[in-house]
Amino acid sequence: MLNRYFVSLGLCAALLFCAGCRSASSEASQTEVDLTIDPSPPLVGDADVSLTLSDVGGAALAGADVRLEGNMNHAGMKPSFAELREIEPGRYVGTLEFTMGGDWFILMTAKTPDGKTVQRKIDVLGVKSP
Ligand SMILES: [Cu+2]
Repeated sequence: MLNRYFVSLGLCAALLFCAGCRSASSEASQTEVDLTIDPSPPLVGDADVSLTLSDVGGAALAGADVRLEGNMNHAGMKPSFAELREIEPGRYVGTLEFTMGGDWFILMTAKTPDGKTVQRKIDVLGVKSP
């Protein structure tokens, strides 16, 4: 249940994704990342994002510094940023603005208390104009 927006990647996006993959440590790749976006399907404007981090055994990954960068799948857009706050162990929430309808992807960076960096690219396709 990673999320319903995770679908196959376009060529450009795939290249970016692979670059991200290689930089991630093996420990980081074992982190489970679950992102939900409200409203769903997402609309142009501010969206509530909720992200949970856990290890493969399901234990919450608490105390991380989690940031999101939203970008569109075409050039010339300003990215959207969000710093998430932890509301319970391993659960991080915040607001991310989708400034235009269309296909987006979110780059998540989480710095854990033990100094690891976890990165994920999460596709958010079909953001709708109101
Ligand atoms: Cu755009």
